[in-house]
Amino acid sequence: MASGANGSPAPVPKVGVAVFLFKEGRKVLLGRRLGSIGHNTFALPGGHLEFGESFEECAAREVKEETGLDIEKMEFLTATNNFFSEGGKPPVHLVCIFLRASLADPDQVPRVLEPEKCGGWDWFEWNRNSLPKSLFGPLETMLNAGFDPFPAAGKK
Ligand code: IPR
Ligand code: MG
Repeated sequence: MASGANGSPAPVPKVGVAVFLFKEGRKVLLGRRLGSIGHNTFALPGGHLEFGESFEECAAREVKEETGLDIEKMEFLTATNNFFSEGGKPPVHLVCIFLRASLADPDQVPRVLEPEKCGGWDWFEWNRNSLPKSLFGPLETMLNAGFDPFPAAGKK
């Protein structure tokens, strides 16, 4: 294994899976991040891929752990390559995989199950004027690229 400073293991990129969930047409579920990279920014539910996990397994597990929601019909959307260098924190290189999914039961309500990591979930219209400030870096990158996460008209 390559060594970094002081003989400690060299830092390596991590993989995160983030999940678009939709409501009432063009609203997406976002939560305010607490205590990690992107503190106080708004992000999709999601988290780090565990060893041996598929993207879909990670999406279902992270969404359930963070919100209590059960999801289905996961679909790959895109990926972004992100480097975070925030003062006082070790740098983080995160490859973020974006999926979209449906709620298994559309009447489910998201709950804050990891209050140390999330300041609350809410649904926001997916347009620049309605989205909260600021967005988590990978999501901002995706929005700026003009990526449309919604299914094509007519597709459920
Ligand atoms: P965990 O695994 O704690 O949920 O990590 P995270 O929320 O910091 O994951 C970052 C990457 C996600 C949001 C794509
Ligand atoms: Mg998370």
